[in-house]
Amino acid sequence: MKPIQLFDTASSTYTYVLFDPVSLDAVIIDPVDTQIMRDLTVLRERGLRLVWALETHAHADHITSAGQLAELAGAKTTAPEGCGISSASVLLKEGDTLTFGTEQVRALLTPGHTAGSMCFVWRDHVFTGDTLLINGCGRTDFQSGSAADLYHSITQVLFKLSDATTVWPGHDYQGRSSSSIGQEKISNARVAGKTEAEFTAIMAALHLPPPKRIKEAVPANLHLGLRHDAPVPHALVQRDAEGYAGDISVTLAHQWWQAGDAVLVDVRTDAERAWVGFVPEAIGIAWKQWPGMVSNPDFDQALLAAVPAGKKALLLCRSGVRSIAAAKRATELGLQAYNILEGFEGDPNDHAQRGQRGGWRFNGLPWRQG
Ligand SMILES: N[C@@H](CCC(=O)N[C@@H](CS)C(=O)NCC(=O)O)C(=O)O
Ligand SMILES: [Fe+2]
Repeated sequence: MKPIQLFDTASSTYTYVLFDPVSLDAVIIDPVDTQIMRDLTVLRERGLRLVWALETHAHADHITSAGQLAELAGAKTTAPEGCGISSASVLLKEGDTLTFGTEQVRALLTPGHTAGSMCFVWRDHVFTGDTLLINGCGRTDFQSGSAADLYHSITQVLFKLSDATTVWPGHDYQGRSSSSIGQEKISNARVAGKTEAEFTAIMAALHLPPPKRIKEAVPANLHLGLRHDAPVPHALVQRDAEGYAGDISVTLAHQWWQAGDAVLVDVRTDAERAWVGFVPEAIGIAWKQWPGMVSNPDFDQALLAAVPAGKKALLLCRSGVRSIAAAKRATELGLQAYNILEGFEGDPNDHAQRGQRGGWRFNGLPWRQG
């Protein structure tokens, strides 16, 4: 039995519908907002009852219709627990199964394209999202991506499935529709016969432009596509400032960071970070300067190395004082630099909460999500 494969040409996204032929209970994987009428029509014409809407990850290139499908078709929404999609009704862990009729889908945790990405196994099919594409794989340069994790997920998780397993990718940009684990093991140009170091080098050399819709897609998908046109919440604060690009709230910093627009720089000392708590994913470059000191070449050099051209530098300290000085220096160095208001001890009303020495949390979730 095969899944129904549907394609969105604007984003080259594949959506899948699987169903139990007896009960006609169905599952949809990675639905696209602009295709909701098509998908509802497919379900209606075949008499299917949508039980689950599944996300493989928080997409960066299109907006999901999962939230709308829950409202219109009565589906329950599910997403990997590590993707920050807190509005999903069920958050999936490695090995979890979802039942529809007498059929089951099993979740495989496959980090790499994003930290929380998952693939789904149904019978002898695997829906690989952006983890494994046909003769390719998802990029790893934003949303907590990691080439090393992706290499492991492909070679140690997906390639352990039987060679006959059909691979149904989340995208294809060249008109191909499916492959198999056996085929990808032999011929995937990025992974087949490659060491982790070779794979990591290939991924580092891709230099792809960011997805065109990343800024709207990621925040929208963290709410299953339901809130992308809602009014901007109060906590998305941005104020002009003297000598640097501006002061921003933690929430806005988080949004820019999630969208891959910014590098987060923690200017506290190593000792403070160890004692008070760290911010996962922030680059630690201590601000060791004081009035009268002209400049600190170590800080300058590390900062310039940490912030690639075209990305914003978001400066964070304990309470938002050192980070202003650091933002001014970053501006002198030619960067577009912002100070994060109130720093690590930021107002919890700003939806960011300090972690217990385990790191910053955001809306109750670790900062490192996506
Ligand atoms: N041109 C596309 C690029 C989309 C893109 O970067 N897609 C991600 C998945 S979210 C990816 O991993 N692409 C792999 C590739 O382009 O090889 C857009 O602007 O939307
Ligand atoms: Fe993606």
